[in-house]
Amino acid sequence: MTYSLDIEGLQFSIEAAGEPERCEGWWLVPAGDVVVDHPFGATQFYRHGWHSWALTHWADLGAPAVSIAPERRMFQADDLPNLDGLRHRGSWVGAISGPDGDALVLGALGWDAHVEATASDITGHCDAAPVEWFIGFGNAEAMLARYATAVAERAGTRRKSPGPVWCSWYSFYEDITEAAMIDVLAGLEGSSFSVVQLDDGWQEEIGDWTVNDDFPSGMSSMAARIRDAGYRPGLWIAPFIVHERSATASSHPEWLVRDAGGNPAVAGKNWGGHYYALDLTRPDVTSHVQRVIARAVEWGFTYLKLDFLFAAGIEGDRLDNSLGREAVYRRGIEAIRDAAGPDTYLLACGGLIVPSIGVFEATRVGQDVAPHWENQSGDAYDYAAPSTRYAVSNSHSRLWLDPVIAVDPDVVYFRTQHNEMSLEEMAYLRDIALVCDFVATSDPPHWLTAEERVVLDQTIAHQPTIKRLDRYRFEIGGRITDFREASLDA
Ligand code: 9PG
Repeated sequence: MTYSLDIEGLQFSIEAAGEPERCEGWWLVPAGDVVVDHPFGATQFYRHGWHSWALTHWADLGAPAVSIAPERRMFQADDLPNLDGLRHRGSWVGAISGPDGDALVLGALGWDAHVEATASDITGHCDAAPVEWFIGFGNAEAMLARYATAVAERAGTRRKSPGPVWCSWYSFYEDITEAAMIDVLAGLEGSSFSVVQLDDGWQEEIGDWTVNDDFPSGMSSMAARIRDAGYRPGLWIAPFIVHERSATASSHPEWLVRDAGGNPAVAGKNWGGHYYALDLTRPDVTSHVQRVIARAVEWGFTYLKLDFLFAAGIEGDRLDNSLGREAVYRRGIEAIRDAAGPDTYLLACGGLIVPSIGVFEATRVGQDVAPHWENQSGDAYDYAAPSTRYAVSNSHSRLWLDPVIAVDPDVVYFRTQHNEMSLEEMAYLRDIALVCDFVATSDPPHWLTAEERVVLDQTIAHQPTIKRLDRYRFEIGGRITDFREASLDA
C-alpha cells in the first residue's frame, strides 16, 4: 500500500505493509519491507556498518558504494550480503541528508534488517521475520538518537560508563604474561583507573578458554591481584569462535556453523589460521558458552570484553535455520547475560551493533586503533584495518548510540614511545574518548615520560564538560575540537 506522510512540512510517499502511525516526533511503520521516496537527489547516505569494525559514515550517493577486495571478503569486514560493491546499503539504520543538517532517518525496530538508498528512495528490507520501522525527519544527530531510544523502548538498555580502563592489548598484544601484568599493576599504583583488563593472550587457544603457561598462578590469582590493587578485574574472551587448531573444534565438529559444501564455515582469518563460528541454535553450544562465561565470573572477573561476537550471525547452516541469523546473535548474547549475571559489566566488541542494545552496557563502535593514523594495510578499501583515523571517524559517526549503550572508541595513546602519531592525531583520539566518556589506554606506565604520565592522570581523573556545537565541532572543557578533518564522511 502507498501512503503519503507529511513530516515537518515535507511530503514523503511511502510504500509499506500498513498505515504508518504517528508517534512523538517520528512515525512507526508496520512490520514488513518499506520504501520511502525522497526529494533530495544524490546527496549523502548515512551508511551504518554491521559490527564494531565495519565502516560507518556519511557516503556520497553519487559515488560508488563501499566495496572490498575479494581476498578480504569475510564477515570480519562487514555483513557480506550488504556489501556487493554496487548498492549503498547498511545494517538496521540509514539516513538521507537534506538541507541544513536535517536528515530522513529510516531504522529497523528489530533484527535481520538492512537499509538501502538511491538518489530517489530509501528502502528498509527485512531478511527474516518482518520488523517494524522508525521514520523521522529532522536534525540528523537528534533523529538518530531518537531512533536509538525507540530501539531501547523495545530492547531495553543497560547503558553505563565503566570509568577509566587499562587494557593490555595495544602494548603487549598476545605476548602478555602474568609477570607483565604484575609490573603494570605496580606502575599504576595511585592511579584512578576503575578497570584493569587482560586482553587476548591468556588462553590456551581461541575456543579453548583455559589458562596458558604464561599465567602460572592461574586466573583466580590474576583476578585477585587486580582486585587487591583496587581495580575491577577485566578479561577478554571471544566466546562465539573457535580456531581451527582448537581442541573444541576437533572434539565437537557438530557445534560449528557449516557452509554450503558442508564444511565448517570460515568466520574469519586470524591467529595464523581460520576460525569457525559456533552454532548458537544448539542447546549444547549455548550451555558450553554459558559455562565459559560463568567460569570467568567465578575466577573473579566482573568486566568482560567479549570479542568477535559477529560470528554468531554469519551466513551458514545451523541446527535450526528457522531463525534469522541476527536473531540467533541476540539469543546467544542473552544466554551470555544470563550466565554472567546482572552485575557483570559486558562490553561487546566485533558485535552486531543494534542487536547489542539492552544486553551490553557498552559496545566498541570502531576499528582497532594503532600507533599510526592512516590505514597501513596496503589496501585502501580495507575499512576494518587498524587505523586510529578509522577508529576516530567511525566512533564519531556512532555517537547517537550513546544514550542507550555506552560507546567505546578504543584506547587512547598517551605515549610517544612506540608510536608514529603526531601530537595532533593523538589529540583527536583523546578528544573522541572524552566525548564518548569512555577513556581507556594500553600504555604501560614505564613507557610514559613524566609529562605524559601527568596528562594521563589528569585525563582519567577529570571528565570535562562536553557540548556538541554541530555535527563535527565539540566544546570540550572550553576548547573546541573539529572532527571534520579526521572524518571519512563524503
Ligand atoms: C585481540 C584483539 C583486541 C582488539 C579487538 C580485536 O578484522 N580483523 O581481522 C580484526 C582482527 C582483530 C581485531 C579486530 C579486527 O582486534 O578489536 O581490541 O581485543 O581483537 O585479538
